[in-house]
Amino acid sequence: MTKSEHIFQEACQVMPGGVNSPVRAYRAVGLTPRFIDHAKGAYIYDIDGNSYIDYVGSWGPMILGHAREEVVEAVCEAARRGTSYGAPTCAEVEIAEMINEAVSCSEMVRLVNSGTEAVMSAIRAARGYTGRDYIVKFEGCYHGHSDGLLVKGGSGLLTENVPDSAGVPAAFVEKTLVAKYNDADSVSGLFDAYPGKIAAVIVEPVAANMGIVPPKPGFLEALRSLTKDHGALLIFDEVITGFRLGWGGASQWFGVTPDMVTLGKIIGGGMPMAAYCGRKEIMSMVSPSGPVYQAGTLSGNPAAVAAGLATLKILRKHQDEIYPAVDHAAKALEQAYTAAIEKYHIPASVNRTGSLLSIFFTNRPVESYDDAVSADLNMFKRYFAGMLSQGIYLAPSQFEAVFVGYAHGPQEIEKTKAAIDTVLGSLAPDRDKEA
Ligand code: HOZ
Repeated sequence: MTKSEHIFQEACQVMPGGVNSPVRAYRAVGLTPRFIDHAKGAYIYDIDGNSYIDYVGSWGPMILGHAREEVVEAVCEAARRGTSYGAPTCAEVEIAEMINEAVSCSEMVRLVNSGTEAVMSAIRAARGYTGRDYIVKFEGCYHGHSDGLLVKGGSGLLTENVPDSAGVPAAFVEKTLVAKYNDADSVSGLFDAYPGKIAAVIVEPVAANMGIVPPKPGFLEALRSLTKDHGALLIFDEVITGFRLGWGGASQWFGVTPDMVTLGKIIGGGMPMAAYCGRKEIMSMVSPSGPVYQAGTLSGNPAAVAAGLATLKILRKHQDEIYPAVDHAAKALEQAYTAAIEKYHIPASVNRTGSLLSIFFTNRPVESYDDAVSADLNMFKRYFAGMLSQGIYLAPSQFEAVFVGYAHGPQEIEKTKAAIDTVLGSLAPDRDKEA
């Protein structure tokens, strides 16, 4: 028995499913999670002495690679001065100014501790601002685990096959309407059915929690004009895409300006931090400026802000080098997947936006939730196990992304391309016949 297997048994006695977040439990791939000892650059090391090229990157934050020196130093320096004050600091002002500079619609920012909290609070602000109760979300989009958003969600809800969580009273999700991703007509139908009642449409501009499903040309633009026409707000959940698709995130990438944006992951540089931001008139509704209450003891925590600031400063300074490099590396992987799919006649397709990509084991192009869930999960399991045995650490679910980062250099990309060829080769339908 490996050390990971041993400690996982112990973990299952003291934590639900042995983990602190469901997808980490490896249930969707029928394996035991690797318990991690440390990580550096592009590599993650488990307690059994195995090293892997890491494409999870803590589910998005580690765009610069693990334990980047400037970030570690900033956290240590901040921690030495005190790990929490529950009082304002200059660094919070600095990071808010930086977010305003980068995010097109942002004029004011509130820092919080997680993406869940950011989205939950943004929706409260949108409801407070518009005086309306209903919100629209999309099937397969995941916006954290607040009650009102645990409806037809992606991420762990898909792998655990629980589209709607237990423990959420029906009344709490009554005001959540669900539309189809990449289908603007489904949104316009809801505006017709609920005239003057919808406060906001929230969307992952690139769906990244049912695997990567990019928006079809015109989809985000249609959401922009529909929300405008109906007096509702458009919220981009950029917890994953923010500071990943470029300095200006998805709003800049697609040239669509929402009313509010939620951020997390990269802005905390690997520490627990998130934010919601938007136009001044909306954000001024938030307490103590306005009547929408939201608070937090650890909001704007100095060590987390230090990690975020150090990360954003590097991204801002080297944006012309970093973003093209991560996109280029991800493109190389996309090409390796496409080549192997063709070579071995694998029923699969690949989606990519910038440094985010996914292979789906289905023979149709994946443009919607229905396409995504048509994937063969058994094939994903075999693929995942194969890649792990080749030293490639991927998210253990068909419905998560491959996160490429700046620490993935030519050597790591070449090794990953070779693994893709070997593993997809082992999944070839002809090979099964011969075996
Ligand atoms: N919600 C994350 C996946 N989309 C999982 C985060 C984690 O387990 O760390």
